[in-house]
Amino acid sequence: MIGTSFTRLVGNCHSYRFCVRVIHRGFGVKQSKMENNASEVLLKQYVTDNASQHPRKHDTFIGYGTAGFRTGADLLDHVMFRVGLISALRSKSLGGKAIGVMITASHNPEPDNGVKLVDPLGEMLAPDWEKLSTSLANLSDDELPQAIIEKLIKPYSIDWQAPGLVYLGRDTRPSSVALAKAVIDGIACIGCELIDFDVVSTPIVHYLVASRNDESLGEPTREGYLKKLSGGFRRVCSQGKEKTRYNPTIKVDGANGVGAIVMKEFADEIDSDIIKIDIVYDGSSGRLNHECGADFVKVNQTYPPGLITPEKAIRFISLDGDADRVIYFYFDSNNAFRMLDGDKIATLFAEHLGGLVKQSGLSLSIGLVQSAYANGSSTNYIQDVLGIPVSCAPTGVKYLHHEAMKYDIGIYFEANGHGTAAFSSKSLSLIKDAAKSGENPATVELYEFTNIINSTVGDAISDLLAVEAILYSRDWTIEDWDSKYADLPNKLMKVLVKDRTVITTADAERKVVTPEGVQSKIDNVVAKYKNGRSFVRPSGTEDVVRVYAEADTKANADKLCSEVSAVVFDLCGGVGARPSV
Ligand code: NG1
Ligand code: ZN
Repeated sequence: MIGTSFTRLVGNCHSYRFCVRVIHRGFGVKQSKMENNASEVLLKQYVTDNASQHPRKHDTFIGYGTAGFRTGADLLDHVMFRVGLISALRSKSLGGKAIGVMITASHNPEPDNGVKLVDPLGEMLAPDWEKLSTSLANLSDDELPQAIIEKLIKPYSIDWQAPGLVYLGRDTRPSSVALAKAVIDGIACIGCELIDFDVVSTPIVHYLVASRNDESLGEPTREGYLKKLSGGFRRVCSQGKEKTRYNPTIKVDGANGVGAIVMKEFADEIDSDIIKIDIVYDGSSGRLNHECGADFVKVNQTYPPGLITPEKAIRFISLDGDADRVIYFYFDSNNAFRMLDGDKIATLFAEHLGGLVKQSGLSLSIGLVQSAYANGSSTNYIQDVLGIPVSCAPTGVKYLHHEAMKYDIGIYFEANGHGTAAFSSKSLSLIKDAAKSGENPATVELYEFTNIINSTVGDAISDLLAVEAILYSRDWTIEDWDSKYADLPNKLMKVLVKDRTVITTADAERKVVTPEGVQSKIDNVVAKYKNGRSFVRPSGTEDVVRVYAEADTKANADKLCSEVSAVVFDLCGGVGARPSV
């Protein structure tokens, strides 16, 4: 192997379960003294040598989708190595700004895994680099070294020996350990500083990257994150008169993943007089996301079967495998299961933050962004009752986040519980300045919500703390919150087809463009149902077509969904069993 590399342990903080490492490849020759050609030859040699440790052993195509690369863990080793290369070069292309790499398959089953890159402001990777990542991930080992030069180094004029910084995190999947090693090998091959946060939630990685690049957002450490959010929460919940309706007991379903670990850290930090946190599905037994967690609850519209004794008056909160989604549920006085999803959280945020903005007298625009999966009742409630503008963006939080940035305070949530409130830098500084005098309690509270809310990305634990702080501040029960509007009954189904890319959509995925004739058939079916609405789109994370339907009754929503699924099956090349109607 050409060159030398060394690993140095510069810190290890057991109380927060992470360690920090810096990896550099030691270069004998400085690029400034090297001809371009010699530099390219050297880089190609590094890539060739190191790629041989992580060869591409299969030719399955793997694309960078709405959640990065995601598939069976056993297919990902070479992809991870290449992501390591790309992340180091991405940082160098941006003057050494910190870039994040998170290894996770989120809510998917434990044998899956995935990886995504986080850009400097904590946002998703830029679209041109997503495309490049897909292209580099699918090249043969022989093509890779030259492609790194031709597709990255040259077009982006990257000085590959300049300083760079990558923040790395992984979820609790057993496969994540070896896959992290492959990413580190890729980073080390280029030569770049690395801070490895080991097991950590996805939103913490987004926070760390953003705050490292913009120090006004907070201290760029895991401890800084914990203190910022819990501090804001404690201050909101130590104000006002005594509460008579707010119940301080919550039960958190950690999906047997990293969310349970982070939640435990918050439980240790927050005064138990304010909130009593009981963590279940904490990973001590049971598989990740298996019959528990936010996706299980949302998709099946039921509680995890392991919760044998549903307790009344308690708020249950399910997180997903990497702690960026959250779903609330409870059992009402008739013992019936009631779910409060991302739409309900979005409306609660909008109502409360909108109220505080009004009371503070600050001139800030506030709006809400949803995807087509948002329940129609929530959209009506936000527009008609709260008087807050709503827009619809394609599925995937990067689209929602982008749209939300058009407001000073842009709230966005997917119905599956992934979302946040994005505060613009203008709103952050206005709110901070206005809160300084402490004269107006609404302004002070609004400022504390800018501490509780992880504005960079959907964050299950930040969202949970914000919901709890709102319920506390309003002295509401979960029924008070739930009673604001009633969800329209709905159903989500998957249809298997030969090639899901034949389906293309428009109007934020609400209308099918191709194959021709599908949309008019769907329109005809929908017209038969009261309050009927349905749309279909190819999934970005699974090899399926998703079909969503809502209608006046649960039976009708199910029936409409099956009928539309049959249309997709018949006209889009369905495989396997035809959906029964
Ligand atoms: P796809 O597989 O593209 O539907 C799913 C979710 C998205 C988003 C991504 C990323 C639904 C219907 N779709 O995308 O909202 O969360 O996963 O994890 O929930
Ligand atoms: Zn997730």
